[in-house]
Amino acid sequence: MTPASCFGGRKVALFGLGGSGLSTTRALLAGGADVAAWDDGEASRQRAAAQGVTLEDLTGADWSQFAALILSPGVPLTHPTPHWTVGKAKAAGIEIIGDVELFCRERARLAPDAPFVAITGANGKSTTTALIAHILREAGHDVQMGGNIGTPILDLEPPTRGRVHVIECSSFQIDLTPGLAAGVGVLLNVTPDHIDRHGTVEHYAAVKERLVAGADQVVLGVDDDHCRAMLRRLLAAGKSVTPISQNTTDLLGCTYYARAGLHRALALGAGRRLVEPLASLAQARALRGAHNGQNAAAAFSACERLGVDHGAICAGLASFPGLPHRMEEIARLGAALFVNDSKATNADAAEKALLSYDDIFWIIGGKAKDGGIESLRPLFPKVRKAYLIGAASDDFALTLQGAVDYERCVTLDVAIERAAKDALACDAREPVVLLSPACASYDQFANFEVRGNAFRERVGALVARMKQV
Ligand code: UMA
Repeated sequence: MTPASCFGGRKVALFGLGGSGLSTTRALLAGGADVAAWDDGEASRQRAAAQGVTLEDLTGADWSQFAALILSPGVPLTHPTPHWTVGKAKAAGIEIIGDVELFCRERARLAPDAPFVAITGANGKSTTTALIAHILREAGHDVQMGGNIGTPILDLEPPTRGRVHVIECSSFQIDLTPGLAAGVGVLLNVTPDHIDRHGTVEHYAAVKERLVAGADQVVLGVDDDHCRAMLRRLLAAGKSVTPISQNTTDLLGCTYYARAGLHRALALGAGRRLVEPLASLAQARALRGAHNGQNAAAAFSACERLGVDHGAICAGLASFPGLPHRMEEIARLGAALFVNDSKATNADAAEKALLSYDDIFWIIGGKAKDGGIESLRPLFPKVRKAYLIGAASDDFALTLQGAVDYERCVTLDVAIERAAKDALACDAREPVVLLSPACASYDQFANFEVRGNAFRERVGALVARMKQV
């Protein structure tokens, strides 16, 4: 744990008692603060009380006694309307901050030079965070990884000069971190997301930009208009920036993905350029697809900025096991490959998997999102057959009609059996049984993780059974 000492001897209001709120309460208490903790949810309050947290009803509290409001990231700060605690804190004239800000203050006090990589972006930030942490660990560094990816930041070991913190930051967390000053700031991309919480995509982009504007060194995706505008501003401000791209780019110094590997274009003088190959991703099975090419480019550039040599970075890219439920290759049976992409809860996410494989036996369905799978039509020729499950079956059948052979399977179990049978009987070099549902899971499963685990378990049983035959 990293004790948060900046409010030692003072009283703070803490709101939101989920995973990060409980962690922050522990860290503030360890740092000597008096914490008045509360949550709108009765169940969360009871869980906190059972863990020894002293509750104080903040609805009727005297807010002049508090030095700050420490807010959980999931609690609305500005949109759709500020949470009631935000109004009370503003009326009392106290700051509103989150756990990442407490970490930054602790780092500034304990070890301002401690290596600190902060990663954000609309897509790919968890994979990039895990990949950077993996490369650094494999290269022998003492690494702490957390933030939005799962482990609350204050549950990690404290910053020291020889320890690298690799932290995934959501826009919600950045909004609560006015003092965010990473050693290396990584922003992968900006596409419309969380507009309900930020009002407009411009505001969302402005929040994301704060992570790189406050960093000493920057790694920046340049494949969208928002980020390209940021590049101009960062360069004008004198920042040291490594641009990254999913595609070949004319930008000198850019780390980009092409022909299954990473490259960089360097100036040779007199208008001539040299394309330097940096790393092959041909053997990096967990980094298939151009979107992972961009994640790899970001990780390569961030680790390079931290002084890791190219050989160690390449070794880390090749040995990266990937993250669960994201194009996770879970089994092989004969020539068939089974891929768990349960995290793909919308068409945009499923597109990445369809782009990455051929000869696909595609398990789709669940609770559909607006727009369904119409946007994936150009990729339908890659699908040998679709297996429909859950509430979206009727809608998806209409979209697939005449374009892709499909079968209504209702449940995941049935879909796995039928897709595996067809994949094993086909003539493709590497048929892929792909769970990439393009839907939320809530109609049949508690969440995408439960759905992905069910897929893994059933596929494991099927493979074991088939091997006995
Ligand atoms: N609550 C209220 N009133 C409200 C809203 C929430 O009382 O109006 C309470 C809930 O009753 C609950 C608590 O707040 O008890 C939940 O807090 P939280 O939503 O901030 O969730 P945590 O469990 O603290 O998890 C947070 C991140 N959650 C969000 O940002 C929504 C986790 O990211 C993160 O892993 C964790 O901190 C550790 O750092 C999750 C996420 O969904 C994965 N992130 C979003 C994303 O990736 O898109 C941003």
